[in-house]
Amino acid sequence: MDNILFLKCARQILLANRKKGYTIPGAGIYPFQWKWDSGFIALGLSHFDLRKAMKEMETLFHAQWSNGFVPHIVFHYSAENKNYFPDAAFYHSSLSENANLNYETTTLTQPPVEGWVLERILSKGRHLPEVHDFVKRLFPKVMAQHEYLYENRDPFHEGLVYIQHNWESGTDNSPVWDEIWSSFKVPEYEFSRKDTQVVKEEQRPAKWEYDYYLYLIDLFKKWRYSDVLIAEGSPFLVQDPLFNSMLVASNKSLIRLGEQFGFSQDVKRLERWNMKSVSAFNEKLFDKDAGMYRHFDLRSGKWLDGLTSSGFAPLFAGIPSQQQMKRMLFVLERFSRDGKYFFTPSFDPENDRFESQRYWRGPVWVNMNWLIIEGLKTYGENALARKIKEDTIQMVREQGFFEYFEPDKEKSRKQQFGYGGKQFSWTAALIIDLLNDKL
Ligand code: 2M8
Repeated sequence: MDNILFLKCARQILLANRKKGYTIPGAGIYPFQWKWDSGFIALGLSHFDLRKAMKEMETLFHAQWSNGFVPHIVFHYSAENKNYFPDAAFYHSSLSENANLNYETTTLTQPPVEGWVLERILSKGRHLPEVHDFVKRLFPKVMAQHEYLYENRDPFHEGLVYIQHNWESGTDNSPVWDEIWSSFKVPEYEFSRKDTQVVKEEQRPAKWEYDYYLYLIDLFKKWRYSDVLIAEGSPFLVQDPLFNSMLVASNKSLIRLGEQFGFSQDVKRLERWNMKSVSAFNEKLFDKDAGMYRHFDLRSGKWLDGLTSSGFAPLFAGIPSQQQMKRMLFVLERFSRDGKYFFTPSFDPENDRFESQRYWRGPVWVNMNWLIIEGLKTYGENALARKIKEDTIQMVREQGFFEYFEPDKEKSRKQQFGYGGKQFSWTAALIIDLLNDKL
């Protein structure tokens, strides 16, 4: 397939997954609007339809809560999309005094990508007054989200915010959580798995893991979703390198946008937050021996076990020094097993718990590759960025616009298909961006 046709397919996927004012991640498996998916999707849309890109973000922020919190799923229910669990009834968001009662949403959030997404949308429509108005309208909302995170998710005022649930990380069943799950017991839940009706069981999280995911939400319900009570009592409280990298990258974008659009008071606050975040990040989350950023468990007071592709995300936010970045390149190359694996497995392929087709326990994800490519470019590491870009494009071209992919090149050649959902929106959106990129 030549590039023109490939691009056309990617656009068609985004348009086919588009509903009224937002885009679903993938038909069948993810029938609503997801927070960070919308960010990547808006970026893809911005290459050919700026209005739709802006609308995607506006729709997401309509569901923002009174305290600035942005939920990770907005359940835009209709007659045909009841097939997702846990649903709005399970979350029961109105238990929170901050919930937005006009929308049915979850009570968890996802990586704060919106600041840098706004800046990229602006770069595509710098000459258009409606894009300027859009940025001016959205800026205070994104700012309110950052304020929510710094004021409610950083109990020790370190400059690093915590996630309170694995679903907030974006990397749902990463092996790094195993250690937390083994530290407490949960009841067995009875429910019907909807995801495994659409995707093979061996490509999704296990049932026992879902029990943990549901238990945490039940616990939060008892506390009426109070962040103070969650921080005091929940067994899951993690400073995640991917989530915090997206926050820092968005802080930086908001600082530039704020200067440009006259939000000077906000710029001062953002600069203060950001300085603290970057230095805490390097002091606390960088493992000098491994040459890599790690997840920090606030409950046990130590790093979680295992290296993940989330540990490369600080490159995107310009957090590592030149020297730290060089160390990380060794890890990145090691993850590819001398070119035998596609860049970049989501979990360390030399670790016993690596599973090449199970979701976030090993497969390659296009959004993570995209963040790494963009990060490497800002450090001038163009040759490696180009290699990862070529791998990403080749993988999707050969296997289709899947949700995630087999890292082992030889194995992938034999099976021809990717894993998880088909016609997946962020895969399409980011392929559009990569194909338009001059690298
Ligand atoms: C996956 O997560 C959802 C829960 O939020 C799920 O498994 O049902 C993750 O890959 C997450 O990062 C992504 O945003 C979501 C939709 O694509 O799917």
